[in-house]
Amino acid sequence: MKTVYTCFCTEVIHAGHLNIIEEAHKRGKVIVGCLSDKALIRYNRFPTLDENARMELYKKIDGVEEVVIQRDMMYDDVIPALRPDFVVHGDNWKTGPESAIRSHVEELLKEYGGKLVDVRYTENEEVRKIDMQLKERLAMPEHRRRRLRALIGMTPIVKVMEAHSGLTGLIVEKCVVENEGKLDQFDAMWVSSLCDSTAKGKPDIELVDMTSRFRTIDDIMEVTTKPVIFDGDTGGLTEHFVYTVRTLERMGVSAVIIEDKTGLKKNSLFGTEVEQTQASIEEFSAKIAAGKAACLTKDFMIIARIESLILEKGMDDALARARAFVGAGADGIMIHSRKKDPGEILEFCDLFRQSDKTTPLVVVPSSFNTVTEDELASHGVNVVIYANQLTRAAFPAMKKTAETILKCHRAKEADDMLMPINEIITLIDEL
Ligand code: SPV
Ligand code: MG
Repeated sequence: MKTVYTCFCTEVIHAGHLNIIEEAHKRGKVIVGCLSDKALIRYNRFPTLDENARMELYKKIDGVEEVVIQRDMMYDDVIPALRPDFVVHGDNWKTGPESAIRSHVEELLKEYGGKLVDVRYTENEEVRKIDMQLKERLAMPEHRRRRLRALIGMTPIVKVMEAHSGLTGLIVEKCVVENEGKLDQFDAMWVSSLCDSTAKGKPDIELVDMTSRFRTIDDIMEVTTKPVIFDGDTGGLTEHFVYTVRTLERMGVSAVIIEDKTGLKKNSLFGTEVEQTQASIEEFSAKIAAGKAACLTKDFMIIARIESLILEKGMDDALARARAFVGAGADGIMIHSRKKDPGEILEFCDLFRQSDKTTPLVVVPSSFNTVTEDELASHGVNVVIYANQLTRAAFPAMKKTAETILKCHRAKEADDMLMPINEIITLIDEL
C-alpha cells in the first residue's frame, strides 16, 4: 500500500480540504500532517484552535488513516521520517512566498523518488466565506488581545513593526518574505507616539490627544488581525491612565507601554539634549499599580519603560527601577537606549535576567540597529519593536516625488518611481 502525505493548517474543514483528501485517498493510505502552532505563526495566520484541537479535527475526516504533527514548515522533519510515496497539496502554493516550500518539498521527494501532486485549489463562495470568517475571528477583541502573551510563550522573539494608519497596518499584516529557505512575517504592530504624531504633522510631546490616538488604533484594527502594542507615552495623570487602560483593553489592544517620565515629555531619541524629567520610582509604581487594578482581563499587559539609560542615570538606577516596577505589577519591562552600540542594552538584559527569568523584556533598536533578533533573544529579550521605520521610509519617497513633479512640470518622470495605478486600485481587498 502506497502512502500519501498532506499537510493541513486549517481550523475548519471545507470542500477544498475534502477534495485534497479524496485525491490523496485515490493514491494510497492518507497521513495528514498538522502544522505545529510554532511553525504556523511564521507564515500563516495565528491559529484560534491550537495544534492539539486541530489534530483531533483532522482525525475525524473520513479517509484519514493517521494524523501526525509537522513541526517544520519546510517538511524537513516529516518527509525523511515518513518517506511518503506522494505529497498532495493545493496548487495555490505554486506562486508567492509559499512556492519556496513547494520547491523544497520537491527536492526532498527527489532524494528517494517520491512524487508531488498539485491538486487544483478549490475556489468557491463557501471557501471564500469560511476564510473570511476565520480572519474576522482573529480580529475580534477577545482573540486579538490575548495573542501577544501567547506569542511571547511561542516564539524566541516577537517581532513588532510600527503602524500609524490602515495602510501601514495592512503592510505589517500582509508582508510575508522568503529568506534563507524559510518564510517569515511580523507578529504584531506598534502604535508609536512618534509616528502617530508625525503623520499628523505634530511634535511627539503628548499633544495628539487620546481620542485621536484611539482613532488611529481603530483605523488599524479595522483592516488587520495582528495584536497591537500601544505607545502610551507617560500614561498621563494616574487618574486618566486608568480610563486609558479600560478603553485599550476593551478595544482588544494587547499591551500599553508607559515610560517613567513626568512633565512635558519629549521623544527619547533627543536624550539629554532637551529638558526631560524622570518620574520617581514611587510615583511611577503607583501609576502601574493603578493601571493593573483597572484591568478586567489577565490578557492585557502594562509594560513599564525605563528611561534611565536615555537620561544617563546609570545601569544601577535602571535595574532598581525594573525590579520596583515588576514589584508594582508591570507585566513587562522595556529598556531604551539611544547609543549606536547595543552594549548597554545587552548588559541591562543580562543583569536583569540574573534575578528575573520570566518577566518579558522589550527593546526598540532604532539607534542600536546593528543588533540582530537572534542576538537579542540570546540575551533574554522577548519582544523587538521596529518603532518608526515605515514612517521614515515613506517620508523621503514622498518628498522626492513632490520635488520631481515640481522640477519637471509634469508627473511622467516621477511615475517611474511609483507603484503602478492598477496595483494601487487593487491593493485593498473588497468584502
Ligand atoms: C515611539 O516610537 O514613539 C517611541 C520609541 O516611543 S522612541 O521614538 O525611540 O522613543
Ligand atoms: Mg513614543
